[in-house]
Amino acid sequence: MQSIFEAIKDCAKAIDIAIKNEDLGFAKSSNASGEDQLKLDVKSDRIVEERFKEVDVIKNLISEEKEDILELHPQGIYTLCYDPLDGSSLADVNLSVGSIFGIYKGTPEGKNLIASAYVVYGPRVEIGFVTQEDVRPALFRLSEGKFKKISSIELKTKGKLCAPGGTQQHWSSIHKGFIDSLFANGYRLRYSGGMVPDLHQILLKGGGLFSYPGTTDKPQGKLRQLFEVLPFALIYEKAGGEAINDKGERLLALKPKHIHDTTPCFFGSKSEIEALKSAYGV
Ligand code: P6P
Repeated sequence: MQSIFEAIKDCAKAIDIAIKNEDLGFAKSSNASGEDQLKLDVKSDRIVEERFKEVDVIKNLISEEKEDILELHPQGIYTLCYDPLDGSSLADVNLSVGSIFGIYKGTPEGKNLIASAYVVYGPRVEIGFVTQEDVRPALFRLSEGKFKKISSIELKTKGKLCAPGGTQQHWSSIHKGFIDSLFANGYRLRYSGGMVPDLHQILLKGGGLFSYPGTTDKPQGKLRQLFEVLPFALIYEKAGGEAINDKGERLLALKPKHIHDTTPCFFGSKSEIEALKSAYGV
């Protein structure tokens, strides 16, 4: 695992440099989810691919930016699923963006996720990292070229922040009523459109709820299971929170049929997740 975490730290440093110096224009391509790719998306994906060619324990790569699985080392034992630059379109308005990594042993699915990491490229570059053996996720910060551990990450039982994703006109009436009830109870809106900084903020500010529900235009939600949702589900559960879908099922119990499958997803402190289950009747 150490060689994987070292590689993630190297990718984070290289992607941070790319964000600050590379062309933010569009590549002439789109990803497997049909989203237009920025040159930065392609560059960040290549940074991860090249660095992990040096990590023999990684058998396969699954990337938001690649249509299919890429085999790196036939003798490897892990599959690395990653979003090299999530929310990349926010970079050209100078908002925080992120990278997300899930390490799977065996078939890539919730129960086989053995470690997760995310990187936030903001005023500071920070990494949240957790393995199945850890009690809590750890927070690392880049300082003078090195990532130093700052603290453990722990959610309070109840928070104050609400990050409601998805187009509101396409929310179900149940979801709209629930989100409205949170704001009626004094929750503060914190939503940038980048899941990494939005989820990171809730983790570090002690709690609340991040939601990206199924909607009439996207019944299975927008966020991808293997390299966006499941890595954060492990982080949130290990931080003392919960991570469920619209049926009240643990996200870590999910088994995607396709490597780019999405799911409705809710991440939060225990109190907010219980309130959501009650509102959804699950
Ligand atoms: P919406 C960024 O494109 C992203 O994949 C996530 O980082 C973010 O949470 C979501 O999409 C935002 O989607 O529909 O709320 O703009």
